[in-house]
Amino acid sequence: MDSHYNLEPFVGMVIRGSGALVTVHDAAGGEWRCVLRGRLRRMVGNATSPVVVGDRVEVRPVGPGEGAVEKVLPRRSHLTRRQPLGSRRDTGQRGEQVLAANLDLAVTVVAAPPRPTVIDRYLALVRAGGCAALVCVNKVDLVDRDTVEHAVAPYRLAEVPLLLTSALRGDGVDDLRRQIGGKLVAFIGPSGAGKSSLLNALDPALNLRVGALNVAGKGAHTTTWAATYRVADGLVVDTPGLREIGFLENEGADAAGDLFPEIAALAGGCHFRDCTHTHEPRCAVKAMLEAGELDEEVYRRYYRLARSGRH
Ligand SMILES: Nc1nc2c(ncn2[C@@H]2O[C@H](COP(=O)(O)OP(=O)(O)OP(=O)(O)O)[C@@H](O)[C@H]2O)c(=O)[nH]1
Ligand SMILES: [Zn+2]
Repeated sequence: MDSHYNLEPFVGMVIRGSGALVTVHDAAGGEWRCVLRGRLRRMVGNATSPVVVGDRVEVRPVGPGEGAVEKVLPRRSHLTRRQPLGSRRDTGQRGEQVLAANLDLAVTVVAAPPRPTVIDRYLALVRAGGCAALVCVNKVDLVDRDTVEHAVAPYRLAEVPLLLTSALRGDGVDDLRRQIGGKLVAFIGPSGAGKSSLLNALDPALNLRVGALNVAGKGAHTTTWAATYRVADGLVVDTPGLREIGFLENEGADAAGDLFPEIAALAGGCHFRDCTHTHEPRCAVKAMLEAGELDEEVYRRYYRLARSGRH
């Protein structure tokens, strides 16, 4: 733990935290609680985080298990989102937010049969950040083999790394475990695709909550807490906003069209063309909701995603 105390600065990896206080892992496995120094500290609170989970940083020890981050090394890869819908409107400006750095692999989980537009959107995001990609088509237990193969044929042709999985039945889980071994990994993809279920299948001891819908706008997913946890032999990044990242890259009805066709079908009736169906007046979606014509649970899922990442 105090192996570097009184020593020269060392390079470690940020495994937890955000803002001005982070936890850094050193090469020997020790954990260091670190504050940011100087220019880095002054950047905290801007739209972009100067230091995120996965960053390799130079730490100067100041006490046993305590240090100061003096420098962030250049990022090899990253997952970045634009500012989410709501806050962009509030501030009237666009920003980018790096959610994780130096990922060795970004696993996109989609439910079978997958929609190509959804896969493409995530792949674009992953490649833009320079991350290696793996697509998991999950829930293959629910769809017949031919339908799945037909849907994934273009990706096989394009040699996109692909796994067919079932968190329920166990298909592909051993392959997935091998793929994430020794790597820093993020699981992304639409809500309900089975990310938590797959992680539980990889390591039942995780016991992540599955299929749990929070009350709109509240709950663990809206905090700024960021961390990593061991899954099998890999290290999985969990940062608020990361799971929903692809959704937030799109605007209003566009994103709803991909993930919530019920809502997209109603959006044409809203007064504002860029209505997000969260707070705007004369919203056709909310009118239908109040009239009992739109499933409340569908709206709740939509709302949570549309608002996640707001601070
Ligand atoms: N039949 C079947 N159901 C699955 C499978 N994987 C997950 N599910 C179910 O799909 C639902 C959503 O699973 P989650 O693991 O919570 O999905 P998620 O992607 O983590 O969702 P968010 O936390 O909202 O991002 C749950 O009811 C799971 O039981 C699968 O392989 N087969
Ligand atoms: Zn609306």
